[in-house]
Amino acid sequence: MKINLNNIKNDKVYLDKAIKFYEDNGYLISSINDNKLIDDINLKIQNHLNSKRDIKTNPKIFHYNESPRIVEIWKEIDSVKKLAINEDVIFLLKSLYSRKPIPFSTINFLKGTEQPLHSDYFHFATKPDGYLAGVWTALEDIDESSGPLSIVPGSNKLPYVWLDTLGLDIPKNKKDIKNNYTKYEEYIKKVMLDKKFEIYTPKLMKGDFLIWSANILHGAGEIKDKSKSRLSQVTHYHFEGCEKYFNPLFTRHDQNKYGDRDLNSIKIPYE
Ligand SMILES: O=C(O)CCC(=O)C(=O)O
Ligand SMILES: [Fe+2]
Repeated sequence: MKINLNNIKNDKVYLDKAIKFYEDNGYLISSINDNKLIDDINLKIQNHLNSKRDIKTNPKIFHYNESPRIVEIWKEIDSVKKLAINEDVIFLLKSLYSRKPIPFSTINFLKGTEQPLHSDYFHFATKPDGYLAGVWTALEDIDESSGPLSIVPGSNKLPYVWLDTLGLDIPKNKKDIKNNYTKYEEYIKKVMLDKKFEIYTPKLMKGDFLIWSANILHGAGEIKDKSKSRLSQVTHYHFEGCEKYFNPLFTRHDQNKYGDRDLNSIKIPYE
């Protein structure tokens, strides 16, 4: 379902339909109409890379190819931050969760990630459960051969997976984290074989964004044409009023141990 942001604001029946679709399928697609902002993000990221200043990236263990996953660049590039707090996106998220969104992490991609299917809820969780969303925005027309984003509609309803579920210990070092994560990925592969889910790869054009709900499985296919870029930004959101925001990679519920999560959130000035 691709939704029109103007209708959402003016038509309660349309909004309710969108909410129902999101609850059932775990995602929504819409579009921001701000090419100027997107062009600015692309330009500033390129300038930043050219400047050869250090860029903060995800740890190596979460890279599946050489292209950097640039994290938290909203702290340096205002347009990245502006996209994260885009008024329409915030309105939509607030409508979907009936709580105020807390944008807290940005990742900017130059190329496809080739990351296997996973749920972000294995990285970012809340108590009570489920107060997590990701917003993935295409910063150019996404080419089929660039390793586009894929999702698994309906997988948002699968049970949450924890270290407890997998019988894994809290990691003591990076190697343990990688081993645990590989076991998690294998578990998800099995889930995909057992259940009758389909992988959906939406065609996303510049300015289109896809909101994914906490537990939906998503990932990115192989980059078939290595020359192709896949400029995109994902922003993660928690929601206000949770008792805990924690890191499941370091959590064992049965031992009452919760991984710390410093939200370091992006302030929304008009809230
Ligand atoms: O953009 C992609 O290929 C997937 C990225 C992703 O899943 C994430 O950052 O959580
Ligand atoms: Fe993800």
